Amino acid sequence: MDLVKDLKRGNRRAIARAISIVENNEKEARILIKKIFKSSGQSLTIGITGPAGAGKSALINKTSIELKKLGYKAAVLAIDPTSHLTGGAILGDRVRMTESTDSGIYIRSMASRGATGAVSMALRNSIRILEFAGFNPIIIESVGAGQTEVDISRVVDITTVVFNPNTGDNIQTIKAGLTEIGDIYLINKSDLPGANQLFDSVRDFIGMSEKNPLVMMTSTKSNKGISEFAKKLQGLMETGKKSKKQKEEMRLDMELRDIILNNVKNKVSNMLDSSKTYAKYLKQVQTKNLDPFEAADKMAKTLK
Ligand SMILES: Nc1nc2c(ncn2[C@@H]2O[C@H](COP(=O)(O)OP(=O)(O)O)[C@@H](O)[C@H]2O)c(=O)[nH]1
Ligand SMILES: [Mg+2]
Repeated sequence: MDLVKDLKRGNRRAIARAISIVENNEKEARILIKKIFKSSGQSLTIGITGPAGAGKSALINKTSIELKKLGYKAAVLAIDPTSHLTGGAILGDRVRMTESTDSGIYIRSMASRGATGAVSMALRNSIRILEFAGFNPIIIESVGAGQTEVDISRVVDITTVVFNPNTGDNIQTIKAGLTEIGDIYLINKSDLPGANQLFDSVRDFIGMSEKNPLVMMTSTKSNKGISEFAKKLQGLMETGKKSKKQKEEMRLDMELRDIILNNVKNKVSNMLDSSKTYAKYLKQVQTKNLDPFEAADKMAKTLK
């Protein structure tokens, strides 16, 4: 099987295999990325973030169908805190997202925790794979800032933050790091009581941020606001094309630094493992004849 050829054709099994490779096998991942890197960085990426249970999966499901009507072929990556346990999306997500799957939209869940940097690396490369397979936009579902390793707003072009009156969201949670990242704020579950009140307080609070984002109400249950949301995304994707190149360059800078720093760290760690000098300083620290800071300084001098 020629994986790259099958990917180009958008073959689902090839996509699934390729994403597993970038999640689990660095050696093979490097070979694959080498082959698909050149044309990457064109598809727009949309982050949908917010607390668990806010209705992100349900929203993505309905929105990607609307986007299809507008001529887009979306793919979804769900960064799923449960996926390291179950090896896949939780059943609820699977059920809710079947509608999208049937309509030709690709959905995949990814583990949200791993070795330092591993999740962001797998995510970046999975985006490349989906892009190579012809998807645009690529939607990334993740729970709110600080709950997973990846800060989604640093990876995507357009960030949507989802709240609802049901999960006890209030200004406190909104303050916690989410006010600066959103291009769109959705008050989902607008069919439930308290939605209007939450809408007002979010708008008041968000009004203070520099970005001047949109605040909208949606309900996936009563199908309200979804096509409006999809149209706003379309607008942002159109304008986003202009700044895409610059963003891509900035991200590649971050990615390259991440990889280099990680490599250097591993290299130094291996060196310390076999260093007699390190063993000597460590002994002095362990016998309390040297403090750790001074020992580290002395060691650093020998590494130069
Ligand atoms: N009442 C109501 N319930 C909703 C709405 N959207 C999603 N839900 C329900 O909220 C729960 C969590 O939805 P889900 O999409 O899994 O949330 P996620 O954890 O943010 O992905 C499910 O039981 C959904 O059926 C909505 O607009 N109104
Ligand atoms: Mg979900």
